[in-house]
Amino acid sequence: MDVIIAVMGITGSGKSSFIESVTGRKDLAGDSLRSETSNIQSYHLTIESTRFVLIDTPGFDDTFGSDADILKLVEEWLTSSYKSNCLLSGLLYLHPVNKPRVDGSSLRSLKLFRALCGEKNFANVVIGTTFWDSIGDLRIGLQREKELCESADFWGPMMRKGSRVVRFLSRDYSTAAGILLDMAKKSPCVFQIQEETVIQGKSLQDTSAGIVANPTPSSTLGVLANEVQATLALQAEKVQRGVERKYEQQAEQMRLELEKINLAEAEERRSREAEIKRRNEAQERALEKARRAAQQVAAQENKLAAEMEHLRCENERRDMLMRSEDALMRFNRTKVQQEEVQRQVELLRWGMGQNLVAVRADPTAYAALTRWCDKCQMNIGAEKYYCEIFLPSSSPWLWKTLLKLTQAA
Ligand SMILES: Nc1nc2c(ncn2[C@@H]2O[C@H](COP(=O)(O)OP(=O)(O)O)[C@@H](O)[C@H]2O)c(=O)[nH]1
Ligand SMILES: [Mg+2]
Repeated sequence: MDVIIAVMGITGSGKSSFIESVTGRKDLAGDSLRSETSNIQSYHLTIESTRFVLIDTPGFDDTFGSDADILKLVEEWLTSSYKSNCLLSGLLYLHPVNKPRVDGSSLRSLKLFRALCGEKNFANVVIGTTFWDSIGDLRIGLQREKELCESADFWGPMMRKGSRVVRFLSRDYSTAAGILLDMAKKSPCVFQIQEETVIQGKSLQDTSAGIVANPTPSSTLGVLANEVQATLALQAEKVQRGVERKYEQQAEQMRLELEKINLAEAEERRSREAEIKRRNEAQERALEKARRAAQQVAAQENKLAAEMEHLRCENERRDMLMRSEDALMRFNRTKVQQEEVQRQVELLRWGMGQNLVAVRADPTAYAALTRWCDKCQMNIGAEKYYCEIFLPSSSPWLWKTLLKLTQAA
């Protein structure tokens, strides 16, 4: 399907030159300020396998006719193309950026163009700035372009509704081809003037563009009212934007403050948690210490209990030992005594059998006897207050001596 694009703009803005640069033709542009295009012309071309039909239109400020005549020409063409099911994909509106200021005809041309196109189709419009090579200082051109883009009287409303501004460098095929290929991406649309004339059945002078081209007092009033309305709407939009910006700033401010508060809260929470953790750890440490101390005390108590138990056992053992030693001693003493008695009994028996004499002496005699016995190296059995000495009867001298001693004692 062919992509149909209409090229519009004031006379001398470079419409025919643009078409020349993509078609390769050299006979379309005019050298004078007079319009060379007095009729609607279409040109077929193919760029990167996309087929285009470019429609060259006379400018509304055309030297061949009034705005109303030109509009009629354009409207007839658009109506017939609509009726033959050929919808346009876009409008390329060219503007010479070297013009020091936008004059009345440029402004009227733009108004007609906007009315013919209709707001809802602004996204299908590309505004191409031309004559960049005729500007001494490029910055001036850029500044001018910026002002046009922002101005509510010129391209501002169109840009807000999706129109784009591109720069076309004189006779540059690739820029022109790029612009067309980009425009081909848009879906074809029904322009305001097509809708009003074909669908709504309005006569040309009653269409929005017709009113702009041929203003009657009432329509001028209407247009003025529309303009006032548009200005008011623009002002309202500005105010709205201002309010929105203010709200956005306030919201941003609040967001920042909220963020700050959140950060402060998070910081406080963190420090609170750290403090709780620190206290818990300190408590835990104190508990652990107390637990260890209790364990130590318990261990000490256990040790003491063990020691006491040990001492008690030791005492018991010692008691038992002492008791057993005592018993042993008593037993031994008894045994010694029994043995002594036994020995004395045996001695007595032996002495009686051997004819021995028992001597009983008092302590004085006993001491003398002891000294004597020591001297004689004799064994005697002795008790404290008496003693019995057994001597063999066959030693009469000893017996005599003993008697003497006993008597002397
Ligand atoms: N220097 C310069 N001249 C241009 C440019 N575009 C068009 N022209 C010249 O301006 C004159 C009018 O151009 P034309 O394409 O016929 O304008 P139209 O009336 O919009 O179709 C011609 O002499 C062109 O050669 C441009 O970008 N730079
Ligand atoms: Mg021309």
